Amino acid sequence: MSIESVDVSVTSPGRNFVTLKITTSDGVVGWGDATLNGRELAVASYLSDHIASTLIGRDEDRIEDTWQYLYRGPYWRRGPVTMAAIAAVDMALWDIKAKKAGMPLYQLLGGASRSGVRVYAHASGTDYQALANAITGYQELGFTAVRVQTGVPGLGQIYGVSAAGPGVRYDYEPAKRAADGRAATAPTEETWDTNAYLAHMPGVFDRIRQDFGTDLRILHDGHHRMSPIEAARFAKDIEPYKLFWLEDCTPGEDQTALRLVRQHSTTPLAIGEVFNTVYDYQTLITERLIDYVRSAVTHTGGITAMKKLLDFAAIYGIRSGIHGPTDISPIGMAAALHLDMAIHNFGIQEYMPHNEATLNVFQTSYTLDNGFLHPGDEPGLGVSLDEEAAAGHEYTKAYLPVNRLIDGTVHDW
Ligand code: CS2
Ligand code: MG
Repeated sequence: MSIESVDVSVTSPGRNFVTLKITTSDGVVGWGDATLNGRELAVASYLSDHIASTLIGRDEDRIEDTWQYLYRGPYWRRGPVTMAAIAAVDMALWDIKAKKAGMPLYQLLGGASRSGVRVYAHASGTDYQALANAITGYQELGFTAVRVQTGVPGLGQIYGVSAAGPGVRYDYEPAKRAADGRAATAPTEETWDTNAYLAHMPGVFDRIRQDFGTDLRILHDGHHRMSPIEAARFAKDIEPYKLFWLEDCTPGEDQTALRLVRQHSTTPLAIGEVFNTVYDYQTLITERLIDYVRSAVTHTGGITAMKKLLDFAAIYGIRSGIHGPTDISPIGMAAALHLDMAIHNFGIQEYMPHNEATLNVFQTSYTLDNGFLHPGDEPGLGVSLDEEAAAGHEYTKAYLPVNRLIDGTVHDW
C-alpha cells in the first residue's frame, strides 16, 4: 500500500484554513492542518508545488522516515512555512495509521494519561466590568481557567480584546479582511504604549483576585511587547496575584531575555506560539527559563516533532500549553488534543471555539464538558473536511494587524 493522491485546499468560512488530504491506494484518507494565519497561500504552494508529487507512491506507514525526508531532504530547514507544511503531512499520516489500526490516535501515542483535557478560555473586555462579566460567563459554563486581556486607558483597540463589546465572546479573531468583508489589501494598524500597559495591568489582576478568589486559574498574554527589563519588573509586580502563566512577555527569538525575567520573579512563564522547531527552545528548556511550551502542532512539524519536543521538556519539569486559537483548524486542534491526552507532562490546552460556519465545513468528534475537552474515540484524529461545503467559501485575503508606538515607531504586535 502506498500514497496515491495528495490534495491541498484553502477554504474561508469566516477565516482562512489550509487543509491537506492524503489518500492511500486502498482508499484510507488522512487529514492535516497547514494554516498559517495571514500567510496561508505560501504554505499551500509549498505543499502543492514542492511536496505533493514527492509523496506519491511512498509507504504511508513510514511516518518518521517521511518526516526526516521532508525536513532534511530539501536542504532548507525550519521556518513557519516549511514546518507547517511538514506538520500537515505528518498529521495526515498519523490520521491514516490510526484509522488503519481502528483506534483514536491517542491510543497509538501511548493511551490516555487523563480522562479529559483541561482548557482555558479567552475572557476579554474593553474595561474591567466587561472583563469581569466575561470571566463570570465562562465560570458559569464550567471553565476553571481563563486568559484575561483588557483595554488600557488611553489606547484604542489592542491585542486580545474583542472589539465586539462586553460579555462572553466566542468570536475574537485578529486577522482582518477589508471592512466590507472582501479581501484586505494591507494590515490595519493599532497603537501601543508599554508604560500605560505596565501601569494598568497589576491593578486589574488585583481586582480579579478580590472578585474571583484564589481558585481561578488566571493566564495573561503579553504578546511579545516588553523589553527584558520591563518584563522582569512586570513579572515581579504581578507575583502576588499568582498567575497560572504569563505568556510571551518578550519577543520569542531572544531566548536569553528570559534569564533576566527569571532572576527577578517566580511568575510562571509560557512562550513558543511563533516557534517552529525544538531548537527555538534549546536554551529555554535546558536552563529551565520557561514553565510551559506554547507551540502549535500545526506550526511545529506535526505530532512527530511535538511529541519529541514535549518529551525533552518533560525531563526539565516543563509542561505543555499547546497553542489553540481559531487560526488552528479543527484538524490541528484534534492533533493537539490527542497529544494532550497521551503525554505525561500535560499542563493546559488553549481553546477558542470555532464559529458555526467553520464547524459546518469541518466535522469534529471532540467534545467539551465543563471546561474539559476530549478528542473522542473515532479512529484517527476524528475530524474530516466536507469538501463540498469547503468549496463554497473562497479564500479571502486577511492580515494580522501591525502595531505602532504612540510616536509612530513600529513595535511587536
Ligand atoms: C494568541 C493568538 O492564542 C494566543 O495566545 O497570541 O491569538 C495569536 O495572536 C494568533 O494565533 C496569531 O495568528
Ligand atoms: Mg499568545
